[in-house]
Formats: sequence, C-alpha cells, structure tokens
Amino acid sequence: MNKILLALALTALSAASTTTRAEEVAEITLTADKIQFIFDIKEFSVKPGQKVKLTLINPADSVTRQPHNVLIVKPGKKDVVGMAANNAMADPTFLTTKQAVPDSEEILHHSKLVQAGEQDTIEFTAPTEPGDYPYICTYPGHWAIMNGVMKVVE
Ligand SMILES: [Cu+2]
Repeated sequence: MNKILLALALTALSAASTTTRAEEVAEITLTADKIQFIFDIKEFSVKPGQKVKLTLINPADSVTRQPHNVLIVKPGKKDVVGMAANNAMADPTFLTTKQAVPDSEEILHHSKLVQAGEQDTIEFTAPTEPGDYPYICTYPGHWAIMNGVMKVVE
C-alpha cells in the first residue's frame, strides 16, 4: 500500500517538474566577438511556445567598434533576410531609424542596433512549430558569418 502511494506521489512530482520546465523563461545571452563579426554561440534550444529573454551584448572595443543587432527569422530564410539587408543599405534611414533591420515578412523578432559597449534585451514567445530558426546580425556585411540557429525542440 505504501509503495503504491509513493509511486503515485513520484508520478505527480515528475509531471509537475515537466510542466515547470516548459513554463520557465529561457534566458539566452549572445555576445558579439570583439574583433570578428560572429556571435559567441552558434546555436541554442528552446521549447515550443516557451517565453524567451534574449540579450545581445556588444563588448566595447577601441579598434573595431562595430554595431550589431540580432534578428530571429523563419526557417530557411537566413539568406532572404540577409539579401534584403544588403539591398536596404541604399536607404539613408537603414542604420538609424530602421536599426539595420530590413523590411521583410520573414523576420519574427529583432533587437535594436547595439553600439559597442551596449546591450539590448528582447522578450518573445518561441514559435509553437518545432524547427531550426536562424538568427542573424544584419549590420552591413555581417549576416553571412554572423549567424546561428535557435532550435525549437520538445
Ligand atoms: Cu554584427
């Protein structure tokens, strides 16, 4: 009898902890390299529908001082959004008002353009559809190498 109660209690506990994990906020920090145009992590995982708090840190550097941003885009759309950024460079407001974010329906979420020594945090809900969601920096010339993958997995 006691064993059955213990088994029931353990089952209830594990169900509760599973629920808690799915509801936890995924706190992710991406740090730009001081010299190269790359992020420090190439991929991270979140759960479908999970709340995500994503911080982009741009460490100050007296030599390069490159601004960076981060955009989460739809699966398979890294190049489409990157090319849209290339094409937007003729727009005089691209690096100011637009924060180096091109007009594209393939963009799900984006930070502001983060200057050297600054950081920006965005909060969003992860897609409910599992898959590989690329993240890229669309400051001119960066996206082809400054990218990674947000994996949405159960
Ligand atoms: Cu960048």
